Amino acid sequence: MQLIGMLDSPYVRRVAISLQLLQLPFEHRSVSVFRGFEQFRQINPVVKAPTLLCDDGTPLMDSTLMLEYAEALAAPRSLMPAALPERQQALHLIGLALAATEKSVQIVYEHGIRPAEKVHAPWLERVTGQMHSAFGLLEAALAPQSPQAPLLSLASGELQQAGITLAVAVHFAQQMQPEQINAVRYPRLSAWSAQAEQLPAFRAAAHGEGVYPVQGA
Ligand SMILES: N[C@@H](CCC(=O)N[C@@H](CS)C(=O)NCC(=O)O)C(=O)O
Repeated sequence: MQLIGMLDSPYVRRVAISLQLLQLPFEHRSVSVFRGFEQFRQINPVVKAPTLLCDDGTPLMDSTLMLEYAEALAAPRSLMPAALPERQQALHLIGLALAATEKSVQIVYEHGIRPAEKVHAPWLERVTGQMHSAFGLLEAALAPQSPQAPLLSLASGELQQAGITLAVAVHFAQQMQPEQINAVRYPRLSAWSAQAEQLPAFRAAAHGEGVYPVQGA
């Protein structure tokens, strides 16, 4: 199995961390969807990161679909709760974390791709507000009395998909929008994310240009 895309993408990173925890071996190819567009197009004409090349050559797109495939491959090992009420809550948290990620990426694109004179302030304000709404709810989910807190445990053997996706979302947004997503506004998320970044699976797939397993991690 080959995971294509750079680890500065939160979507690539959530897959790289999940595959490790599901004990599914993979080769990582750090190809940029921007600088490496042509190279990426040879692998997947649609140029979406991540792309997961299955062992039979089938390319999968969309991190959530890849994780569905990975869960099926790894069964009975799983990063999702088996019981329906817990699974519902996990899906709720993952949805919030993915929405926060999407808004954070949209902010990056608005500044990084659109010419400065074409940046649309009302759109930027809208997506920034949506990102804060999602992270605000996730900050509350980490409160000690929150019924969702156990789904975000970082204890050995307890890390699940909700925790992986949220930790990757927080770290990405902190790197990209440090003035918005920081310990002053989000003390619990910040402390918890710093802890998650120390876990071996996160260090082996550190955010950035490195290739998994990231050397020196
Ligand atoms: N919903 C997708 C989002 C993936 C995504 O938007 N990836 C970005 C990189 S972070 C990308 O491929 N951008 C290039 C493009 O869309 O043309 C997922 O979960 O994999």
